Amino acid sequence: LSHLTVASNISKMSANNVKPFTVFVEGNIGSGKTTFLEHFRQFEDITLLTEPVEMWRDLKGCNLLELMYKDPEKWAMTFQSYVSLTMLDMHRRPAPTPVKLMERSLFSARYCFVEHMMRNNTLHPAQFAVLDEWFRFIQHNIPIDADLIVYLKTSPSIVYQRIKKRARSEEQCVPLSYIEELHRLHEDWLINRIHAECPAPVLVLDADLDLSQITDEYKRSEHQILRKAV
Ligand code: DCP
Repeated sequence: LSHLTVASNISKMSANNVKPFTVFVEGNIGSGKTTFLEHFRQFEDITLLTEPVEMWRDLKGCNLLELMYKDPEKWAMTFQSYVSLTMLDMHRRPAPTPVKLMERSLFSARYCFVEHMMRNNTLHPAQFAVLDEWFRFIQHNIPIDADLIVYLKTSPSIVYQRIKKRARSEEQCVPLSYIEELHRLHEDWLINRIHAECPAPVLVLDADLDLSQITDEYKRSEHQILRKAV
């Protein structure tokens, strides 16, 4: 009997040590990443890591997101370095379930947001270089698991309307041109593959659909995410 108990414990341990199937949910601001993750709350055995933005809005009482939008030249570096830390924390957080679904990643921070801030000179070349070195160091030295990227593809004009409608106070000054540029950077990274690195296969969903129709579109991804017939 004791032999069987040991064997069963070993098999449980190895089952627990199996890495979760890890999915990043990516897409423009307002593309519905949080809604997508919430859709998966109905399923068991899935870890959801949502809303990193809430951490960025309250670091020891400081709203880094607001500081960044109000004075980007002064605060973009601080903001993006904190984004990197919160994303690394999410990447490294163990999931006690077979599936781990997380909102955004270190990759979209680097290839979309930091890339934009470098190109439009919001970040000084020295600041960009430091962020880029951190990114490269992490990539080469810290394992980041990625099995699938769900890209919630949208049209800039549609997400722009959503952003205006949801009226998150920090984002009121965001111009359509910024949303268009972020759209191009997501496309370059996930569709056109201009960076050598795309860490996992990409599933593209039509996230222009409104809330009444989007559930069917989300369901298209259930099979690949839950990895069983649903
Ligand atoms: N942001 C940024 N730099 C990053 C990540 C995000 O400046 N590396 C900003 C853009 C938004 C806010 O943070 O103003 C949150 O953006 P997200 O797209 O991450 O989150 P949303 O809540 O907009 O996603 P969705 O509406 O798709 O759920």
